[in-house]
Amino acid sequence: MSKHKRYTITAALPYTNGSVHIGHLAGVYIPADIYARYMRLKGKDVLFVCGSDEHGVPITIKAKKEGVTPQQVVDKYHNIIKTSFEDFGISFDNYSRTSDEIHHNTASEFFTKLYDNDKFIEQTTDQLYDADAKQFLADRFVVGTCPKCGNDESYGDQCEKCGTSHNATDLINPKSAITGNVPSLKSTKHWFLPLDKYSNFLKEWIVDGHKDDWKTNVYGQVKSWIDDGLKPRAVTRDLDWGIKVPIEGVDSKVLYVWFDAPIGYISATKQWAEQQNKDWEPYWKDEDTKLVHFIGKDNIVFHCIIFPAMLKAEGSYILPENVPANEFLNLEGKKLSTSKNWAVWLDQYLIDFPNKQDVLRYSLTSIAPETKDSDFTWGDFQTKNNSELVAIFGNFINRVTVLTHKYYEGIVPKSGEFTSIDLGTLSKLAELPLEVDLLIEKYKFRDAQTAMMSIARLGNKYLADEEPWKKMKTDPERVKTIMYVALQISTVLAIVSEPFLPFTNQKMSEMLNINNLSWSNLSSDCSKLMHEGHTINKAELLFEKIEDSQVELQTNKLEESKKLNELANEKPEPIKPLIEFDDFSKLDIRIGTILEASKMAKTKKLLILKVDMGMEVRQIVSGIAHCFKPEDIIGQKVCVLVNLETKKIKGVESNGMILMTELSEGNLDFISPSSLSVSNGKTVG
Ligand code: B3M
Ligand code: ZN
Repeated sequence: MSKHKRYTITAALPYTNGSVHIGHLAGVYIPADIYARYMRLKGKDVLFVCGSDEHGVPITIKAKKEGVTPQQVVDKYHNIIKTSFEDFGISFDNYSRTSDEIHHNTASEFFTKLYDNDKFIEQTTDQLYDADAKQFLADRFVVGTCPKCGNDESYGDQCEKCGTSHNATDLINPKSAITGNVPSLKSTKHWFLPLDKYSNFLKEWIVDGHKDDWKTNVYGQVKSWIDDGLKPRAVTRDLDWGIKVPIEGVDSKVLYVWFDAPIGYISATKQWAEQQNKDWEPYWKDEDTKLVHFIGKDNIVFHCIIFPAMLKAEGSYILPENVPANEFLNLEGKKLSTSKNWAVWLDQYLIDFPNKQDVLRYSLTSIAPETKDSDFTWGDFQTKNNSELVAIFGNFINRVTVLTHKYYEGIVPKSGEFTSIDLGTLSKLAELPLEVDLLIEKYKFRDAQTAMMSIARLGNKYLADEEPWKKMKTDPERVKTIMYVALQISTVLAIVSEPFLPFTNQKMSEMLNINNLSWSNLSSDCSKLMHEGHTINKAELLFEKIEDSQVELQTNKLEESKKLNELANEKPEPIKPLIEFDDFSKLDIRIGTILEASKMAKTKKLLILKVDMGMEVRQIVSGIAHCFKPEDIIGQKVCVLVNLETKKIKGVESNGMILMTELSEGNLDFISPSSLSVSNGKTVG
């Protein structure tokens, strides 16, 4: 039994510079939501908070790119992200914003307390500077080679490949992300949190204290960073977007986004408490509160080292009991990428699959990247829906509800004596929720969901073995007991599936007419959950098949993104050496019209053309047969270089050259005037 009275559950605050996609959902928000819903179902006092991370360089970069202000960026995406979370049933008690006044105040007070208690080192040091952009280069404004793992796309504050956090000046070959310049050094004053001083505390707390209960991926990383030696980290920045450093006489400096963002969990709690007329402090300060941070692996260093050091320095806060960070989700074998549009966006998904939130929740949980990176494919999504949700879960509930209506007008029949099969089934039925319970307590949501599905499998097997539809003719008394048992199985499923499939659960509870049951109704005896005489409502289908054509639509969309990326990645050819204007004016380029076209025998690419140049008709051999059919280009206006010396190509005389443009490798198009009335224009420089 857990000693905790209260649960403070946090999910990483998403940067407010784009929509959320399946990677976010699978890695952070679904597991956090399952955990929160499950604890509520068990009657715990739960606070589940999140919010938009609205400061930091990612926001500024997006604003620059879109030519808008950072405020416009965060206003837009805050609403999009918040709506997506609501749409997918992520049951936050409060979804806040770090631009809210309550957060600015909370973060400033936190900083001030540390400042007043001499917890920072004040230091003037040389920092990377981009003279052209007139900008210090911290965090994502600078990229370079990671001193730890050699990844050459590390950011100034963190390498996303190995997860290490470092100072921008530690980067090898740094380059400005704004101009591409090699930065110079410029001195500036900042406040540093001396992480080295917290090394012993962190070692005792995590390395010695959480060896057995933290996930190995999290524990291993943290231990290796501590073993490598921690260094002071600047917690202020020379930027203008963020929370102003609350020290008198200091302007044009803001708090480092990773200093303010985790405090966002606290601000979100305060905001919620104000709305609910509650006291926020027990959720962060009472030892009987269990604090759990749900994050992705790239955020481990901040939640396991930097934020705990901040909390320790402040002195009055509890520390997280666990940080069950997940690895990454890939999409069809490739890393998810916002910039490459290699993603399934939540808002987009709901347009294509309206009301199918649970299908995505289910399929993502079934492949959650809990111990290693995992891969989402549309094929697997379809299989999970068709072979599991439809064929097992939906089928079982549908059989039970339809038969109850057919045989008993929706009224639970009176059971006779249980047979040994009934008793065996009921005892297995009582065990499965315990299995789910144990797995959720260990943050093994994938396995927990499988155990939940075992309840539906148990029900299906029971019905298939007992065949009430056959026995109805020979032994209707026995069928009453079978249906009674099947209804108990449905009830357990309706309780246990809530954290995983909240939308389906709502429908199912209405159908079974059991809106007020919770985990506490489960016991070692699951034979009296739904009583004789209880009336269930009309049967409805819970899931429907996903067709191949729906999957094809999605894979085609991804193909499209792939093609666009390939085009965008093609490097432009280097420009040839400069020529004199006189060289250019030697070219005589005129407009002509193709009169005839035929393929040259035994060649793949050559067409023999007759082109009307106004003053004469020219024969020209042109290597465009792989792009155009002869019959399609009759009448086409073309630009022709008319003073090129005559040449024989494969024995056929060619008198001039048709000018073409190459759209992509080997893919040609004509250069032709927009005015089709021109008959023999000529090019001028
Ligand atoms: N915004 C990083 C991210 O979106 C960051 C998390 C903050 S949690 C306090 O991946
Ligand atoms: Zn690295």
